[in-house]
Amino acid sequence: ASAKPSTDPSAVQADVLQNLEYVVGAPSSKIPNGLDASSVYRGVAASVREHLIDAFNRTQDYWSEKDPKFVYYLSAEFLMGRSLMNAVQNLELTDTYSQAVKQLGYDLETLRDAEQNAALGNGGLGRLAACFIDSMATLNLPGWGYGIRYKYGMFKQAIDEKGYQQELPDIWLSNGNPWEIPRPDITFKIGFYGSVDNFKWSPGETVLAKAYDNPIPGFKTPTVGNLRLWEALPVAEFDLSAFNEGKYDKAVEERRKAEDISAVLYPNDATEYGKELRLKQQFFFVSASLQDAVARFKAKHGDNWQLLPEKAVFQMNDTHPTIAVAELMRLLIDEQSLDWDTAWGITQKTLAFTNHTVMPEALEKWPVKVLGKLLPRHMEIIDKIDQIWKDSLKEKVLAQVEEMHKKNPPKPKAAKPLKKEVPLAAKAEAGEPAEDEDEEEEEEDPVEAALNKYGIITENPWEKGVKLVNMAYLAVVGSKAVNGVAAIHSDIIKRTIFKDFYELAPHKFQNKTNGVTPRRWLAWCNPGLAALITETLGTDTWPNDLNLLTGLRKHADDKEFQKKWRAIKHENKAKLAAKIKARTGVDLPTDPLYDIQIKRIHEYKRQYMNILSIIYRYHQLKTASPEERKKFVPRVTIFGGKAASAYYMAKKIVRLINRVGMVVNNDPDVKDLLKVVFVPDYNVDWAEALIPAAELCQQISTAGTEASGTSNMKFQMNGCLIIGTMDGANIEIAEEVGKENLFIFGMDESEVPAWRESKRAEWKDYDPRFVKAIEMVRDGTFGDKEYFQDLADSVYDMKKGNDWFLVAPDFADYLRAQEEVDKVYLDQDEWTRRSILYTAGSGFFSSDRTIKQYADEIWDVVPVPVPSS
Ligand code: 26Y
Repeated sequence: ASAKPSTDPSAVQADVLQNLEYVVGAPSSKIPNGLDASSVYRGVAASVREHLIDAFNRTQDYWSEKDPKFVYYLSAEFLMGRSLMNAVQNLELTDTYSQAVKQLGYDLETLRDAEQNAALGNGGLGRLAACFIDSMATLNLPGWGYGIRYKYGMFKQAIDEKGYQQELPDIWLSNGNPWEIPRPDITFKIGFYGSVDNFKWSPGETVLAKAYDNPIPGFKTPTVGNLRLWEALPVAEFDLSAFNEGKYDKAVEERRKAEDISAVLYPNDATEYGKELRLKQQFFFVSASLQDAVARFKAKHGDNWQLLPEKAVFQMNDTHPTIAVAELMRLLIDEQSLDWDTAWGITQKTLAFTNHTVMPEALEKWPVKVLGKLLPRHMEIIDKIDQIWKDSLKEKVLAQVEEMHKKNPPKPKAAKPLKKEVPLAAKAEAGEPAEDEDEEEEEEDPVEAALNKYGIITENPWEKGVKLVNMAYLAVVGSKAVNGVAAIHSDIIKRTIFKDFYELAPHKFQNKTNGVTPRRWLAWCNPGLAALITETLGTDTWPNDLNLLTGLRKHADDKEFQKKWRAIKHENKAKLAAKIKARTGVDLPTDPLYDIQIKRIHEYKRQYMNILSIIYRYHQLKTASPEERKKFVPRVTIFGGKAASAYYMAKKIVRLINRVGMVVNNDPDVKDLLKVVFVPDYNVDWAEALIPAAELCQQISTAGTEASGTSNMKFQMNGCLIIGTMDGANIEIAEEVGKENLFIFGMDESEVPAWRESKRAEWKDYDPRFVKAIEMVRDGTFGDKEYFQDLADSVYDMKKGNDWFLVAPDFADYLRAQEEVDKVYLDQDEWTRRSILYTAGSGFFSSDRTIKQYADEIWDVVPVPVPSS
């Protein structure tokens, strides 16, 4: 039995030295002065790792002994960011390590920056998974995350001298990864291709999934959870027969092919059309995870499979892991010899599904051809699920059709449904829909037609005769619960994408409003504010009980308190400005209003609308007299975010923002009244610096498009005011903070469809300020004149673009809200009062609350606290 690592600073210092010497291989003679920060970081990390592993082993052993129900969070993405400070803080060893490191001549803050960001995710969905496993550990909930150990994470973004986005590989493992424990003894075989003979699958290709465990510390608990990530390897290190035949290159090629599966994260958070490798990745990690969990179950309970739903639940994070429905069926039927009905009953009780988007192009549909070739046995299973599912609905549908015919006798010829509008981006990706070639199609059986809307396997509307597997439908049918991620979103999915399914099984549909971990997103990233909160509330337990923040409300009008509150924000702004100066060379004043929009670049998120408003502001400044200029409220506007590499319009938006920055920041007329900065390579690390410094954040998606948003919650916690639409979780934030304290504008979700379908055609109500801004994009004020024409067209010229996301009709009200922002900012006491109310009202958005709801209302998993040793 190993001794618990010491927490005494001098013992920790000795431990760091030991690790520097024997793990990093740095001779102690070089300490303190001869070592670079990266080496020292690795020594410190190796030391912290010992504490983590110690508590990790105790937790996992205890859980294994108690055998409670486990939740397995299946996610293709975990956007973890850095681990050092999070681990040290969660273990409550910050002072210890600060002191130990200081005595060696370094400071923890500098070492922190030597760590690579673990960017195994695109954006919101991946970061949510990271917050969730943090909360699971903190709440002592027996559960693991399961995902992929990508060799290359989210690409690094560089901005070239023309303002254009460049994508560079994210080589995050080059210095090793002290936060993972390789498990060469935990491997599973994963099959692909091949054939099925009498329900028996003989894969044509097999790879190995190797486990890496990543300990996840909870806060103020000895519990350390686990994120198990899978790496793909060849089954045999090399094909020896190929060597013997002298085919050295073939043997090496085989190895590379296997490794390709876990090589790279798909850097696209909206569309990825029919990419076989992506499906391969999905099946790879789902199969490994299910095999692992099923083996663990079997070791305890043998063949008592009816007990599985009482011992395990798998939460599927969006459609990416939904092949789990077919894989669990296969494992139970083919490997464990259960009959179909028994297996189906168990599957339906063991899986649950979260939807994160209503954008049709992000709901995965795999061509039957692709899925059937890669996973022939699973295709068979999905076919049968689809058949049985539709059969079970026949009577109901028949009754419905008869009812309908009674009320409304069928006309000789059915009217053709109106063509559905889709955004330009989606059209470009998918191609135009196939036109009906012959209008005189054979009359479809009305029952067949009514059944088809429930079909898991459907015809591609864009390509006649091409069959697709609708993965979201497969998940809905195969799950015990389906949830959206904010109240409005959960409502919308019941009315739109899952309407027919909702009507059949309303009890299945739930809401679980997202949350974020208050440790990383308040306590750790904003130490100044955290200290003031602790001092004011008289307790430091609020990060585990975030509703305690309501205790700040009574101080919102206290002028002295406001002053302290403002001073912290100002300090954070100065820190951010220094970081921006170091990374981009741009000098920022620290007194102006800091206005920030950070998220993936998307037309629906409307960074474009933001930059258009800045362009107009710039125009106003340029045309104002020196006297008038004095009335402007100085602003620093900051953008950050990556565009998917093939997303044409998003890349143009990145370039426009950068171009505007180049002009505005160098214009002597403007001086410190307006700055526009695009921070390159926005990631978790940037977020931790930007959010505490923000005074205004932009949550301005077209109503009905942003499922939830989670940065809105992080900003709120850090006392940042919101300008935004009534969309996603903004609505619930407004409820907690008081709508009058947000700057709300724009159409709401109920008005959007009507505008798109009918009003848009005759709408000509362009605000002259909008016209002016568009003109400046067109006329070369920011260079790249030709390049920006179609960006201008996309929201203005209805023949060329359709302004699907309502930039033009929302613009005037957006400017009105912006004027309101300026007005309130002039009254610093009022601004600060609101800022305090934001933080005070953010308790609901702790991911601890979200995870408690999942545990109680879907998972049926209860805390199993590990006794402290
Ligand atoms: C199909 C594949 C290419 C794909 C890959 C990643 C599709 C979608 C995604 C990522 C989606 C995502 O990040 N969605 C966001 O999830 C957040 C957490 O629930 C929400 O807050 C946010 O509104 C939503 O856009």
